[in-house]
Amino acid sequence: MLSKTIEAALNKQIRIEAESSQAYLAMAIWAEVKGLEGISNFMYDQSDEERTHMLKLVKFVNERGGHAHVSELNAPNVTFESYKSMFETLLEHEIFVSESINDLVHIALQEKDYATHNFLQWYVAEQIEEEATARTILDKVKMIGDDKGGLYLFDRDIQQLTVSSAAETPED
Ligand code: OFO
Repeated sequence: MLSKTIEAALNKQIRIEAESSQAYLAMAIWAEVKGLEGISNFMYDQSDEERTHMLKLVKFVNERGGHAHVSELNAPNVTFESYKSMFETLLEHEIFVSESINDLVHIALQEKDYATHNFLQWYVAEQIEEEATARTILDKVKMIGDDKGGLYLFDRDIQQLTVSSAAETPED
């Protein structure tokens, strides 16, 4: 059984994962409208992935005798100065989510809820991976600079990144 404190903290994270999904959906749409098909596909996949993170939390809360909440969401950024600033926003957002997961782990330990602590380890590992991916992408984007040919190749190659990261994503 979840304590009220843990239940509230997990519900807060459910909202953050839902907001992440919407934030990346907005990025996918922005890139699609700009004709950046590969980047757009990558962001659509990221958006789907965040939804699975949200659902995993929903199931956990309900299975442990809590009640998962679907709440109002903050509207995401829908426009970006450049694709570089879009990826900077992505990294900043992932760092914010990692901090939120760390806070949750801390609360689980304070509450002596070792089942929730164990469950959260998947998110800890996932955030390390997602931050690393965002940093790798941003390094490439910085290298490309204003080179149009570089952007063309990057937009093509990022689709490979989608395929490989999707293949590595565990089912649960
Ligand atoms: Fe939910 O994994 Fe990133 O944010």
